[in-house]
Amino acid sequence: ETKSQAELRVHAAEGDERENAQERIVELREQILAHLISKTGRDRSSASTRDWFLATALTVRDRIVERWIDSKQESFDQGQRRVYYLSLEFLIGRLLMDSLNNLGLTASVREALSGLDVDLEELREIEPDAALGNGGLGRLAACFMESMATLSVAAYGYGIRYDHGLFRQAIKDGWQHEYPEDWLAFGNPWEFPRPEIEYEIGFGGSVEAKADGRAAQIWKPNEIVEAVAYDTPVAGWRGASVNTLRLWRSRAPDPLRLDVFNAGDYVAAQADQVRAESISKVLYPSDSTPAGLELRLRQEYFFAAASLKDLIRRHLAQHGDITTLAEKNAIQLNDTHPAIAIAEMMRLLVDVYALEWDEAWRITQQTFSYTNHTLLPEALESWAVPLMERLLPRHMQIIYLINALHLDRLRSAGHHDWGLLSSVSLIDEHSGRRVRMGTLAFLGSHKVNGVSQLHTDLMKETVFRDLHSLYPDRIVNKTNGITFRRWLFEANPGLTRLISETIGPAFLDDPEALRKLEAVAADKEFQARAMSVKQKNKEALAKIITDRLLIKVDPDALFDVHVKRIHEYKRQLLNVLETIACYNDIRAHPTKDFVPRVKIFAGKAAASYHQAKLIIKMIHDVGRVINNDPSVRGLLKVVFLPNFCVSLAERIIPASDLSEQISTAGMEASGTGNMKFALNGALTIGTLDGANVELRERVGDENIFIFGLTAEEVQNHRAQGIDARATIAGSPVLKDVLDSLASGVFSHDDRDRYKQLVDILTYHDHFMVTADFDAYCEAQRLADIRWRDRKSWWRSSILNTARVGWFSSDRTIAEYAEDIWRVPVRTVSKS
Ligand code: T68
Repeated sequence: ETKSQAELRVHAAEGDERENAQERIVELREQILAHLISKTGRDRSSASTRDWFLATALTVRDRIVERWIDSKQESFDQGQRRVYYLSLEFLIGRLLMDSLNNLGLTASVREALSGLDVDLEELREIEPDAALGNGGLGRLAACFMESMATLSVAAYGYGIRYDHGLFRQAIKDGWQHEYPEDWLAFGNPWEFPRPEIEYEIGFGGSVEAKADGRAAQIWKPNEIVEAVAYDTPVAGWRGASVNTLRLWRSRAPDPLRLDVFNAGDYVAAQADQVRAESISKVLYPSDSTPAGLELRLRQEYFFAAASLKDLIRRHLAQHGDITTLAEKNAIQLNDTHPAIAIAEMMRLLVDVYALEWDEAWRITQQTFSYTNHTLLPEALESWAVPLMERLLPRHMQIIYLINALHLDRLRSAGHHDWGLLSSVSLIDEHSGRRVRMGTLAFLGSHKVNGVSQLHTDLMKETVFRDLHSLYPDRIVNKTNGITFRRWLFEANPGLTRLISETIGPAFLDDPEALRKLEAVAADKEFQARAMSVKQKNKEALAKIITDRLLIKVDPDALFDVHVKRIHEYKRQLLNVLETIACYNDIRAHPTKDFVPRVKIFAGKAAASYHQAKLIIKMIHDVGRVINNDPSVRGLLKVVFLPNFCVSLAERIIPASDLSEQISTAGMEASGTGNMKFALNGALTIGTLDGANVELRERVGDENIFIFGLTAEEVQNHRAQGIDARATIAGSPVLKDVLDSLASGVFSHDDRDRYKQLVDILTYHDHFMVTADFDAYCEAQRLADIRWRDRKSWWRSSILNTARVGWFSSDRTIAEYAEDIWRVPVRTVSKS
């Protein structure tokens, strides 16, 4: 074949593709129109944006469904082990662009719609976020679902279909107010209700012994709630495979008590229904404090029990033999929230399927594994024994028996130290008797993992120190990751295009291929193009800021961004104090050359977390003073974008220059925002905490601003006491800042508003804000110097993108698959 013949062939193929593309667009347009008419009852002339969204989503869904059925059939035929990801949270966000991108339909659908005078961007914006999660833990579950589908891991996600996900945050006069969000108000085109898939879930009642003297017992609950399935297909990259996210809704077996209704008491007639439905009514509202709420325990048991019933039914339908459960199923517990599943599994195997206790325990341990996401003592779940006894009497018995056998085994292995035995006991005897869910999850699992190397190491030294010494092979590390499909390809199409034009499209399938960007990191032309992409993203964000807050920000300024849940350990406060220091500096030095900055904050505080809400108020108070002070001359702006959510993050992150990851070392288990920013070319200013440690190893010391105490130094500091008076006295800048806060410079309407907060910092600085303050300011000034040397800044920025391929959640999932679940992964690429 001559060269020109080959070229001709290629041209012909391209021509074919163009023609096919044209055909495809016409077909899509027809399908969208057909759905518009049949599903909304409207035609082109009367359709609203929401109607067009629905018609388009349903058109895309049709394509997903074909592959969904194939994927299910394939995994059935192969009889391979299935993975079940149990999580009380899936923080999904929007799905339209995700589905379009993963199926390679974005351009065609945009074109199809534009022929109907409809703008895909408008449809994108009208989709509500599915916010069934609080923060990182829930978002991780969503990234994992997408990566599992991409790697063709046969997996189901199991969770709760909350009527109301994470609250909507509104800011009034600087204070956070919470309102219920209503993501289902206009229906949900992605889900398939499965009214025929329902299970009865029991609560309360009593336990009767069986006569045979074996471990098996009969539980007679006195309350029954039904769990009904709703399925959402999750399509992997290039439609590799499609998995199921199955969420449970609760309802009462009878919609109402007709006798009571007819007697005229309409409220009482529906009381059972209200009680049952409250289980799937709203997402647990906190990400830090133990609820102590019966409802939370009911949620946990409800979804764990429904999920186990469902997966055992599937297993028996296919394999017919309960004893092969562990070979064919892997269950991952996303934190301890579903850990009651371990006791439920034992109950099912022993009481219902009549296995011997020891065999049931072996199967349970081989099936389960558990991910820990926090070392914060207040977030480690435990349930009061009397509550457990009342709500789940049979499970309480089982937990006692697991514990007795566990402690017996230790004693017969020669462990008699009372301190050790009581620390690894399932029952905490310190403050009333409580069941330790972390210990239950640990004992019932064959593998327990942390979410970054540092976090895993600290787990071994702190929360699970004694258990780790007894079972040294159980704890492993699986550093978190993020899906690049959402956090680069969809969120930053400009950068994606530029990368593709520069190094070719291989990185779309292999994130490590981003490394090829290293070669152009210092290239003038590439830098200019990367800069112009960022500039456009910043202009778009500036517009959002102006539209929502009526504040004008300059896209040429450095966008310094701190977005995540508001929490003392995440230290938004440290950032605010530094902001005040800058403000003081600008006013004191009118002739000095400052780097213009926009400090951007966003994030929600748990409704009951007073201190976090006060920090939000402080950001607003400080912002109002700074933004309105003419002597600042626009060099510094402070903005707080309300109602942070996945879709807002997708706008903010690609428009960021500097990423704030400044938690007190040892407290952030991993962080995943840190990865999203670095991927989009923001430089990180951060502590050696969570995955920041691994981020630094990968991007290189000179491309990240690391400061502050290490985890070990924090521990030592705390051991020496946390009185900060000497520290403050030694830092005149900090002293000024604290004095101005305490005296009411930023709170004229209530001069004492921040007095107590300053007192806490002074006498009881648990989060090391004062100890890290000077180091943080110094790191910020280094960032200023870097920013002025634009070539060097952009080199670092590009190197960040080039070197973070490892943080793809595909890599994380491949590790889980190999080391924990023992299932194969498969990659599909375009070529
Ligand atoms: C986060 N945890 C970690 N918890 O804080 C973060 N907690 O470092 C890590 O990157 C992420 O998990 C993923 O591993 C959470 O987000 C919660 O949201 C939560 C919810 C309910 C109860 C306790």
